[in-house]
Amino acid sequence: MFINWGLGELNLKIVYYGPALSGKTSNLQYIYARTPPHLRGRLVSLKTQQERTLLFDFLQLEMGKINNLKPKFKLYTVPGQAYYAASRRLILQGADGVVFVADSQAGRSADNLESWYNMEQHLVELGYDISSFPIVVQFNKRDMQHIMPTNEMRRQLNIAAYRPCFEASAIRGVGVFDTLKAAMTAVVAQVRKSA
Ligand SMILES: Nc1nc2c(ncn2[C@@H]2O[C@H](COP(=O)(O)OP(=O)(O)O)[C@@H](O)[C@H]2O)c(=O)[nH]1
Ligand SMILES: [Mg+2]
Repeated sequence: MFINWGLGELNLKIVYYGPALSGKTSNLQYIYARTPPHLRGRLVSLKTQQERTLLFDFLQLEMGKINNLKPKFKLYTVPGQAYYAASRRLILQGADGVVFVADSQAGRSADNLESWYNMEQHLVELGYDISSFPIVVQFNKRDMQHIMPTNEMRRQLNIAAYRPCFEASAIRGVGVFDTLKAAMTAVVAQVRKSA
């Protein structure tokens, strides 16, 4: 969180985290496409021709005032591929909350698990208290075949009962804004608590 008192801005950072190809970029693309231009900045994607995501995607959103401060949400995605661990950690730095985008396909469960534990490890190393850190979970790709039941995914990832979870189909836009709103609410609530 960063408050610019001069401009009356509250800067909040939400990171979309998850394994490669789970649909993190698709979430930001849908949010970008469905947000009025005066409330959003450009969708910046840093990638090469070969790589799916080299570094990150970035999108800034403005919201109505909270306590006379104008909140600006900075949304980032992390690259999911194993060799980008250092980038993921860097992007998580200063995060006020995370949306964990899990791939619902049965064949991806080991990737979800690995990504979840890597996320927890990074958060601990960065000094966060995981139990109070806002993490919203999205079970994406619900439109596909051979998907796992969400309660099984919850159990496998050992997701605490108090964590908000949403089913989604990011390419169709299903569940994308529900997930985002829950993340924004959780982040603002946490900032209020610590203020
Ligand atoms: N069927 C389906 N495909 C999806 C969904 N979300 C993402 N994809 C596809 O999965 C691939 C990876 O998505 P992307 O957003 O780039 O994943 P990222 O690596 O997590 O950023 C792309 O081909 C997307 O079109 C979804 O909900 N359903
Ligand atoms: Mg991506």
